[in-house]
Amino acid sequence: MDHQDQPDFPLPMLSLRFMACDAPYADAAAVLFGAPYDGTASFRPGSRFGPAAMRQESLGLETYSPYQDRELPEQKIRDIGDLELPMGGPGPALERIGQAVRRILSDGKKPIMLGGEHLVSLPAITACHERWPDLCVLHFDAHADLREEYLGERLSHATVMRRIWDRVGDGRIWQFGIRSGTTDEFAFARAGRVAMHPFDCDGVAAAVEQIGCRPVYLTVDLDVLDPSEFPGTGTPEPGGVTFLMLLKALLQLQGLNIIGADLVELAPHYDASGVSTAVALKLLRELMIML
Ligand SMILES: [Mn+2]
Repeated sequence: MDHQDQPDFPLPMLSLRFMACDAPYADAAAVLFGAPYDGTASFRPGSRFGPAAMRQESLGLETYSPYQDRELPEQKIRDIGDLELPMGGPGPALERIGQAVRRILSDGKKPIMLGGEHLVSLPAITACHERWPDLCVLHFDAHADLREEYLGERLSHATVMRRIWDRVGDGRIWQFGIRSGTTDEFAFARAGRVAMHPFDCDGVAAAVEQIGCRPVYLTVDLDVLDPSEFPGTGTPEPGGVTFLMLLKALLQLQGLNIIGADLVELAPHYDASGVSTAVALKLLRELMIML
C-alpha cells in the first residue's frame, strides 16, 4: 500500500492502514479511525475485532468503484488506526471517542468511524451535534435501538438511538431497515418522535428531500443486512436488506451534506468464510468515495 513511513528502507512495505487511506493527516479531508469497543454487547461480543479485520482484508479489494466510476481518492483520507479504549463500563471509552471526534472536527476534517458496537456512535454524534445544532441523523439498522433503558442500563447498544434522540430531539432521526424492537419502541416511532421506515430502505429519497441542506450524520449498523449475506455480527436478525439494496440506498445520499459517518457491529469471528468482512469493506469503500 504505502511506504511513506519507512523512508530509510528501500523496498515498498505494506502498512496496516486501510487501502489508499494514507494521506498525511494535515492534508486529509476525512479521517478514518476504529473504536473497538463492545463492552455492552448483550448477546454475542466480538465487534471490537471489526476494524482490524477490515484493514487486513482491504488488501483484497480494488480501489476503483464501478458503481460510482471513481477511485478511492488518493491523498484525501488518513487512517489513523484504532483508539486505545479502556475495557469495562462504557463511560471512559465513550469519553475518549468523543475527544477524538471533537479533535477531528476542530481540525476541519470529517470523521469516519469503524465500530465496535453501536454505542460508539453516541459520543461521535454528540460531538457533531455540539458543532451543528441542526444535525440530522440517518440510521440503517435491523434494531430500533430506542429503548429508554436495557436491563437497567441507560447506556447500551440497545438504547443508543434513544440517547441520541435525547440530544437532537423530535423529527431529526430517520431509520431504515428496522425489523426488531419492543412495542414501546415502535410506539415511540409511531408517535412521530423519529421517522422509522421498517423492513427496507424505501423512503430514503423522501428523507433526502426533507433534510435538504442540513448537516447529516450517517450511522450504519451492518446488521441491517440479511444474515445470509452478513452473518458476522453480534445480533443477527432475519429478514434484512441485500447488499445491493443497501448500497443503492446509500448512493441516494450523495447530494446530502454528510459531516460524519460510521459503520458498526462487524464481529468478524462469527463468519469464518470472511464474507461479512468483505461486505463491510466494500460498503466502506463506497461510503468513502461518496463522501
Ligand atoms: Mn442492530
